[in-house]
Amino acid sequence: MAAEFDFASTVQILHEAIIGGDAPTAVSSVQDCIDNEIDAKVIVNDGMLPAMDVVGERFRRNEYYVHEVLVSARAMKMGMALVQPLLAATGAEPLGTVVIGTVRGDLHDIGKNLLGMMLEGAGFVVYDLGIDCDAQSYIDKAIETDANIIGLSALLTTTMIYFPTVVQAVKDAGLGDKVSVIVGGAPVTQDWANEVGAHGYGADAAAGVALAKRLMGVEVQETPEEAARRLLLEARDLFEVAIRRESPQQITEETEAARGVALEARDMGADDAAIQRLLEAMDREVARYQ
Ligand code: B12
Repeated sequence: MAAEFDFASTVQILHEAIIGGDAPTAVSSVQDCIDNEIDAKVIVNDGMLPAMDVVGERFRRNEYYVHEVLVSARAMKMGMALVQPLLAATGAEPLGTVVIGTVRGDLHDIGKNLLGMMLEGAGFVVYDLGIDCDAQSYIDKAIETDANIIGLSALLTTTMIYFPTVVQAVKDAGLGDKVSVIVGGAPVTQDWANEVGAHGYGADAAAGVALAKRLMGVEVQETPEEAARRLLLEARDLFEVAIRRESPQQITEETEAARGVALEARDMGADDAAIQRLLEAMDREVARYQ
């Protein structure tokens, strides 16, 4: 007889497999979840994304090198390939057309791929240009496909500065009134989106989908879970901006403001482990200036 399926321990195995770069185990645990009718979004949000957060944190602290990040990324991608058809399954009329791509100089594509899958799942037609995309490639594809939205992804502070070049190119091509530019990626914040003149920012793929829907005139209601996740991502963004400041006083004050939002997210029921990791990172940052 087959062993009884236990969601919590399967998610734990999946989480550890991605962190450890064990692709076969990641794939088999994703398959186990699918076979037991776990919602694809739950598999991604509970098992896979938190694992990449841990990988990122280890990389930042020099506990992981590029090679280890790559094997984790491969395990993540192979797992994602299994959930893709489930995220993309929709019978609805297309809501609009979106061209997505990671900007010039940037090779990170996991988040952008996930955004593409979720947009397709929500009923958008998606054209994915891949990585290292220059402004002209977005423009050419948007004209060719009569797109409504261009989605820019950047994971490096050195590549997110390419966003304004694309925003300007959209205007220069005469697409300013027709095409909205939306932006995202780990170092990107709402502030940066405003500064570069983008039409919107999404802190994660779900927020990106909600944003794209709003831009197409579709009303979007936020569930309490989505509100909690939004606050968690807002707290992360505020902290990300705080640590880029130069004055220790400003860093401390803005980190404390971010902590307030993180605690609010915890009260709303946001993911405990993610909140805990964020609060610990804040403690470490504040301790440096005491
Ligand atoms: C995996 C990874 C890699 C892999 C990429 C593999 C791949 N195929 O993507 C490899 C090993 C190749 C790599 C290389 C490098 N990396 Co790297 N990498 C990461 C890591 C660990 C995870 C990124 C990831 O996939 N996250 C999971 C996905 C799901 O999250 P995400 O991308 O943020 O996407 C979500 C949202 O941001 C949003 N989103 C994303 N795009 C968009 C777009 C729109 C329109 C919207 C609405 C939303 C949206 O939705 C997504 C889903 O929820 C991050 C750490 C981190 N925490 O981000 C470092 C990180 C991004 N890398 C970093 C660095 C420094 C590098 C290298 C320079 C290292 C080196 N010395 O060579 C190179 C650069 C290569 C290049 N030119 O691009 C730094 C960047 C620092 C900075 N602030 O600039 C980070 C932050 C690590 C760190 N903490 O230091 N990396």
